[in-house]
Amino acid sequence: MREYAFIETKVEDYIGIIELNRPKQLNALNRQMIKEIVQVMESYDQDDTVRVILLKGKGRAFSAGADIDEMSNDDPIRLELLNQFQDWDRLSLIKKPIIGAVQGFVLGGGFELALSCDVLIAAEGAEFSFPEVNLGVMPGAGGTQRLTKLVGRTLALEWIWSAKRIQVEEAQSHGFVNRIVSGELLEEEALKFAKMIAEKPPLAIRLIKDSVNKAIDYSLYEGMQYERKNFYLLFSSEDQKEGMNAFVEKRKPKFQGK
Ligand code: CO8
Repeated sequence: MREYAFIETKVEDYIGIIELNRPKQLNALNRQMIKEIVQVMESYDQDDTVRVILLKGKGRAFSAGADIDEMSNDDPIRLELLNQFQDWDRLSLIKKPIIGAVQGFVLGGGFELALSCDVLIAAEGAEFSFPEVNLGVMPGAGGTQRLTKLVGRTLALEWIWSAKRIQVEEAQSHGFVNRIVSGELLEEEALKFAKMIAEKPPLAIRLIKDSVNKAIDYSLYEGMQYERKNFYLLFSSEDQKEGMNAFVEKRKPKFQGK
């Protein structure tokens, strides 16, 4: 596995792990770090030994947001030419499930990164916030869009205007944290969840993600047509035969991802 400057990676038991590795800066996301995350996610997406991606952060915070030192002297033309958000757009194209394990501060771009995950397991005490307004700016990597779709317009406005720190219990009650666990158990619980998904048929898992994501953009009718095609498609997989034969033969299925 290649060495990266700002992340650590490893693959074990079909789980491709990415760990943000700038703990002294509370995993503040510089541009190189985002490039590394996206590059590894894309390589995991093509890697047969990876079925689930697990994203976590080293140290006391998942991420305190974009690297303020790096962007403090930016100007619009430089931002346009850098086109850094292209990397964020590529994150939305990852087909395999992404499990986020978060603790401590989950702020700004770090919150946006967490919202790009499919499932979030959070440690007790985790805090979520968009503090950009206090820097004279606003979320730029999907925060206003993703949060609004999750919690509705009025709460999103209140939270983003005020930079309110949302405690993990409130985050769970609004549906963007799946599970709260103690800090010591965060990694273990996230891995347990990832392994449970990794044992399921990978093609079905992939097309479920694809279909559920369409529910956000499509009308109900269009979404149901889309779902149907994916449902039909799975009947051409070996795993569909294996899953149904195993049921009939009263044994545990062994899924191959084909
Ligand atoms: N950028 C750069 N450095 C940071 C950041 C950051 N976002 N957050 C923390 N650090 C650094 C601190 O400067 C400090 O470094 P040093 O030890 O060299 O002084 C170190 O991390 C530890 O931080 P603190 O000493 O401040 O720790 P505290 O526990 O006292 O405070 C806080 C923790 C509350 C998280 C505080 O550090 C803080 O307020 N950080 C800034 C949070 C913030 O405003 N984030 C939003 C950034 S803007 C953004 O995310 C825009 C996203 C849109 C584009 C996405 C592109 C990636």
